[in-house]
Amino acid sequence: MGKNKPRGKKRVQAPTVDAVALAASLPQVETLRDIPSFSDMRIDDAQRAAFDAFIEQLAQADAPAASEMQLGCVVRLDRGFPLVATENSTFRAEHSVNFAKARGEGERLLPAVGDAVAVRVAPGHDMGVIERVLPRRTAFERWRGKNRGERQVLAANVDIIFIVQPLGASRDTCELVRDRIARSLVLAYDCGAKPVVVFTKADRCTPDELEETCQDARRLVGEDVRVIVTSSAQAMGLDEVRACIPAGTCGMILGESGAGKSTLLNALLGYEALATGEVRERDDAGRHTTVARVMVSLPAPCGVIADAPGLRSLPLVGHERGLARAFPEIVAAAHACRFNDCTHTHEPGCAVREAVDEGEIDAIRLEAFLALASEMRVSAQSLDPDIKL
Ligand SMILES: Nc1nc2c(ncn2[C@@H]2O[C@H](COP(=O)(O)OP(=O)(O)OP(=O)(O)O)[C@@H](O)[C@H]2O)c(=O)[nH]1
Ligand SMILES: [Mg+2]
Ligand SMILES: [Zn+2]
Repeated sequence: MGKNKPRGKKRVQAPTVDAVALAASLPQVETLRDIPSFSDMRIDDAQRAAFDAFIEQLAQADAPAASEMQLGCVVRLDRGFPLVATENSTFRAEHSVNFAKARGEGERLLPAVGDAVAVRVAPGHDMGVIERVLPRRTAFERWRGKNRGERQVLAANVDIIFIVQPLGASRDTCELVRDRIARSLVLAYDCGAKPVVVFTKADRCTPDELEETCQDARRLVGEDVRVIVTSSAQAMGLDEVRACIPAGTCGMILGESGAGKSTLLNALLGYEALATGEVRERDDAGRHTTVARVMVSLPAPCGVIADAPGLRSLPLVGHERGLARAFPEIVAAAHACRFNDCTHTHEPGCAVREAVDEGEIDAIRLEAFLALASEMRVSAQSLDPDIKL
């Protein structure tokens, strides 16, 4: 073993003294007042059926575990340790050793926050063991590492993704803001969730700046995506955010460190449930205050939202489906281009550029589409040199 120990192995091993000590140092369930309960989380028919089939399989094999298995939902991950809510209780759990066998694709199979799981609680134990991750309705995945990286699931079964972008940050040019929103939009659509753009810290900019930024964002995201302006400091825009997350739905907050994600969640909750941190004055960068993946249950009639650590980058690799869903009018127009490998930049007979000239497609949207499509072509090539795009 020694140096060749596979990455991530420690998290999937049977409990060790270290693991038990670590679990004991995590936030105690009794002290967390906003954890979603099992009934706050939506388990769908496919997940229930997969759970029943798993139990049936165990019962047929006469496995004693059949009677100890419960249906649960992962509602927090603290330093990799899941907190699972079942119909009867909420408790810490760890992964079964079986997860170690699924290496390679393993990271995607490990339980993420929001996952429906089959969890085993042996008599006399207060810690559960997650045996199965049940089929995911949606999975928000992010590419980690460079060329030979792997996909990491940040949250599962998420219905809505709040794309959080702070206002009034001097380092942010219009192009930077556009790029970040467009990128997040593609990732949200790729996972099958509905995106909503939420500007935070509106109190930091003038009405003119606000108007200009919002108009630009509205042009970029199109009519199907809501753009909400908030200021947690002034309790502004909170009801509009609440309206996007009805009871029974699950949202996730996506944004850079320091964007005001945890502050917004606290404002929605009405008390300081989550730690927040100062941003650096020089460049407005956050300090990665949030380190756990935490779900909180908003007061009725709202659903559940996952807070997450800020992400430094959002690389796009293999998110073509998301790109097509985010820019459907461009994909539709491209069918009429003269060349079927048209890049919509210089070719004659390009129906997409014609549609832009006629005002049917917004030039801002085409610009964003081309930049992201070209980035994805390059990343696909570097991943697999046999792909010729
Ligand atoms: N002026 C103003 N400041 C805000 C507002 N919302 C958040 N902030 C400040 O922005 C800083 C960062 O806020 P956080 O909520 O910790 O940011 P975060 O996105 O959760 O950051 P990470 O957890 O590091 O990813 C804090 O100093 C907040 O007080 C707002 O509406 N107006
Ligand atoms: Mg935070
Ligand atoms: Zn074209």
